[in-house]
Amino acid sequence: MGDKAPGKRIGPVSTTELELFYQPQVARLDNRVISVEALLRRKHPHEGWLGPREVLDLLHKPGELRALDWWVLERACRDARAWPGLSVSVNICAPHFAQTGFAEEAIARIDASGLARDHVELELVENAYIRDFEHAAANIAILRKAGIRIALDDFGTGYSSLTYLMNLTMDKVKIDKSFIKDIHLMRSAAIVQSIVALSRSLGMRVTAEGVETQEQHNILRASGCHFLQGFLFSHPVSAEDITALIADSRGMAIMPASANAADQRP
Ligand code: G
Ligand code: MN
Repeated sequence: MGDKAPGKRIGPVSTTELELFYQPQVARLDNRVISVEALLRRKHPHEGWLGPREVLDLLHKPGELRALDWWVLERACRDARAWPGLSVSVNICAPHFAQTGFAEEAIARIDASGLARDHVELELVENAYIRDFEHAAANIAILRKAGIRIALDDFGTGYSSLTYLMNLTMDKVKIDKSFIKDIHLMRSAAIVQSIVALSRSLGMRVTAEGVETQEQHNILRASGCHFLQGFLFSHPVSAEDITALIADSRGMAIMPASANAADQRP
């Protein structure tokens, strides 16, 4: 919702070129929107919208990735003040969780945004390995005590997902879309069911990511997943569109979109 404050530079990227889109997560049983995930996009002068991967690939110097995570967290929290019933999920690079002072700084930035702490979920993205689980566990404990929830993102594809579950106490697991894509096959269905059972036995909630088709939705409706996310329900959309969606549905529910939704950015 962008306040269009003067941009700052993060490495070669100006924050004026960055935008956040938001993708709803819905409750499995009634499609009620319960939260939105902030997803980074860069408006490239020639190439149109670029995704987070392309932006992250431009950042090499120490501190640049962290500056980007803070920019996204602050923007997402400020945008989310307009959506009182919803939580906002923000992706954070895994190694940042292991840095000294990470929890305190995240809490300070969330508080400064004016959004309630219990409306924020930080998604731990395994795009690099955490070596220091002791520090990560300490930061996560501080964040959870402050009322901020932690999710393990893209579960099953990372460096060593089970090591994360072994060492870190978190609130939610997000099952990677690669397993949902083939959930009509016995092998993927077995893996998804096992992840759901494992997560639940550790007292965690579960989101299935990348739900694109009605067939996947039907299978997942019979699963123990708590939440669903994917193009079937909504593509990532602008902050203004989330506000409109809430107004239209009075925050109650969104209907699955066409079963053939394809990946169109944003
Ligand atoms: O890693 P993470 O789970 O945060 O990835 C989110 C990315 O997945 C976003 O870039 C988003 O556009 C994309 N995405 C969201 N829903 C779907 C979907 O249903 N299918 C596919 N293929 N991609 C999706
Ligand atoms: Mn994510």
